[in-house]
Amino acid sequence: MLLGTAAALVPHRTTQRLQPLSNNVVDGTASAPRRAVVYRGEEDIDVDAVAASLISRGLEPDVVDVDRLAAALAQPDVAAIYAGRYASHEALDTLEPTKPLYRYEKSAGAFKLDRRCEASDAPKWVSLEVESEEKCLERNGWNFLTPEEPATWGAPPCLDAEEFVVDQDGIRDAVVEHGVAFVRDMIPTDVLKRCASIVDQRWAEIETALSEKTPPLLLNGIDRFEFNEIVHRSDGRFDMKVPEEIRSFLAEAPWVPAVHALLGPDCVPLYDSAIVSVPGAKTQDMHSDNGHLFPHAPEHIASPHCVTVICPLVDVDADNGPTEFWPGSHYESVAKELFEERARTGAHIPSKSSLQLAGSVGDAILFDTRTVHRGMANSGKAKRPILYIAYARPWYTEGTKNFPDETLLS
Ligand SMILES: O=C(O)CCC(=O)C(=O)O
Repeated sequence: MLLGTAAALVPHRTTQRLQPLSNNVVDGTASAPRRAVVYRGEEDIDVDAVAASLISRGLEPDVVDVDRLAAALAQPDVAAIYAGRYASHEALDTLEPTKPLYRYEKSAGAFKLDRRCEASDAPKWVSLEVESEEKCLERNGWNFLTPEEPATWGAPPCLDAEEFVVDQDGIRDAVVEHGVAFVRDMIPTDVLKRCASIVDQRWAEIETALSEKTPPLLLNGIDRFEFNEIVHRSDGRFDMKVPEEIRSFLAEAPWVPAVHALLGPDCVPLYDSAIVSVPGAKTQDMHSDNGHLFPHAPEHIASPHCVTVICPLVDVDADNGPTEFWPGSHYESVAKELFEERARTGAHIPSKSSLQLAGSVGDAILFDTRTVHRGMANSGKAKRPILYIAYARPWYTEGTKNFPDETLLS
């Protein structure tokens, strides 16, 4: 709630200093605490939540009211300043852009870097609170939903995964018929162990680089960011480009003949990444990664233009989140029915039966990229990385840019 101007000058809380839990939460080293000034200003920001979030990032919050603002900003070790959106105290407005100044954007539920500081290396947005579901939906629209709404989520009518298991020779027909195929023990586990360790190593590098930002960003599913190496796609689900070492394995992967059978031998890699969901990641809304090239074609176009391979790097189960598919939804008419039902009823569990595929390390899922699917919540204790590799016919390009140019790692 915005407060009027007169009320704005009256501090809402008394000045307080919160002690950091530890100086080394973020990077494991004993570095000096970095002070972050938190000034509420006119916007009713939850300073306690902001302060707690800063502490978890290894910053020492200095929560001040108007009397102490100027003195707090004059401290030599101030790393960043957080204020309400409309905080217009002179000390803030005359601030030289040498330190990141964040203003709270109520509609976004996050702090936004002040325009004057844009040249700095600081992240443009940072969420310092656990967002309410309402805020999350308001800001992110369709892609951020929670599985905790029984009225709309319910228990999906699940198909038996075993009925969709095929061997390598059966992949093409299964994908053409159902839009999805599940192959057990397709990839040698020692190869996948190497891939998993490369992905883990890259994750750790990214974690370190994010923690060195001011303020530090966390891979906790709450912070939003987009870099060339990694994009936070939906609540707790990250799309991380695979490191080069994995590409050599991909070129010779055992699914390549099946992909050729589906897309032709001249097909090309479209994108390859690791999709990592962290504990607490929410169920995605159902979607298809790319739709029909010729919507309303009089007949179903049986041959796909893109095929995606999912290859779990850890054993996936109901806890850490399988990928759910709606078999047959590569047919435009079936997908249309699903989306229309959702629009009509608001239900995120369509009446059409779904298939939850929880592969173990070594298994592979191949699907026609038109098939409707979604990643399920990760209610486990560890992150869930899967390789997510898409191929396309040579003439196909995606209209969207999946990763921005701004890099995180040098
Ligand atoms: O995380 C998953 O299981 C699926 C991810 C997905 O469907 C996507 O990011 O488009």
